Amino acid sequence: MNEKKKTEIQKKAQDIPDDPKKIAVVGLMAAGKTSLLKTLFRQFDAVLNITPTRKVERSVTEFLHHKLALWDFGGQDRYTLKYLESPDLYFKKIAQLFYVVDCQNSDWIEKSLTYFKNVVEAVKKFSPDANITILYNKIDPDFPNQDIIEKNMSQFKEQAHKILNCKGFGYQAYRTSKDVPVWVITAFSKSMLDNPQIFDEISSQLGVFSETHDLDAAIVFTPEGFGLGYHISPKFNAIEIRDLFIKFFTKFEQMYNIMPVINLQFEGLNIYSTRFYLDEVSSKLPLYFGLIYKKELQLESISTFIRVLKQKTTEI
Ligand SMILES: Nc1nc2c(ncn2[C@@H]2O[C@H](COP(=O)(O)OP(=O)(O)OP(=O)(O)O)[C@@H](O)[C@H]2O)c(=O)[nH]1
Ligand SMILES: [Mg+2]
Repeated sequence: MNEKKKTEIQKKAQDIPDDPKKIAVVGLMAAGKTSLLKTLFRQFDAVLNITPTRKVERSVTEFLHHKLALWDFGGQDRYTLKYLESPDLYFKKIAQLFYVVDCQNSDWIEKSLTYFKNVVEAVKKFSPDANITILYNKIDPDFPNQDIIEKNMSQFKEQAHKILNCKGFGYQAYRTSKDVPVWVITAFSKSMLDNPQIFDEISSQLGVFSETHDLDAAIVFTPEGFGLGYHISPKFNAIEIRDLFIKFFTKFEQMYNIMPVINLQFEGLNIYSTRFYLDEVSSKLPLYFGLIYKKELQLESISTFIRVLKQKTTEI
């Protein structure tokens, strides 16, 4: 790498203060990193027209109290070699590493483990306090040979556990697929929460509320794309879940800026969404409570439930 280029990258790395938190999404080529990020940010059209990432694509977003700098590391060999050649430039000041594994590609599990080991070593050296999450990706619910997925996943898991243990890192791990947005939201959001259990607690409260009111789905989410919990009726399969959420979020994106409460029919769905604030006093940190339902909604019970949610979300 020439000196000018190196100085340029160094400058970019230095530009990142502790806040925003640097989030690195790393993995081999075609593991599905960019698709996961587009799914998280509800850019469903972009998921359909994905192209390989050139070098590192940086963007900024927010999750609750934190500004985030997202680094989507292109995974083609020519880039991965470059990152490992100058690890100080790429792996410095990482707050959260997401390592993405393509669980459908049996031929690349070993190769991915080698890259993972090198990345973990670089992170240990340049970001020793980083949190690490492994995303076992492409676990499509309709993939015909689930045994292959399970085999690849356990092969990776066994070695990855040893690699992380040996470096003294704890970690989280999630199953993901671009076809199931709520899995993607869960994986990214829980990894970023100081108290990930709160996500499960809110999900369980949403479950009780949904069952009592015969709702198809209920979710608490941020305008940026993260979530704080969800429940979906078990009668839906993954593809139906994806379609429900694409419709829901499409309408939400069109309307949330003009209307704090959305309650209408859209493409055969009844949807409802309302805003409340995590920081009620100063009306900061907006959160949305979204519902998909068939029968009539009892608005009264919603306002009671929002009080419960407000209470719970203050524990975040
Ligand atoms: N079946 C399936 N395919 C996926 C999934 N996620 C991504 N893909 C496909 O995998 C290919 C690569 O996806 P990308 O998101 O570009 O992968 P990437 O890891 O960003 O690749 P690079 O930018 O080259 O490092 C595309 O054809 C996607 O449609 C998934 O969950 N399931
Ligand atoms: Mg990419």
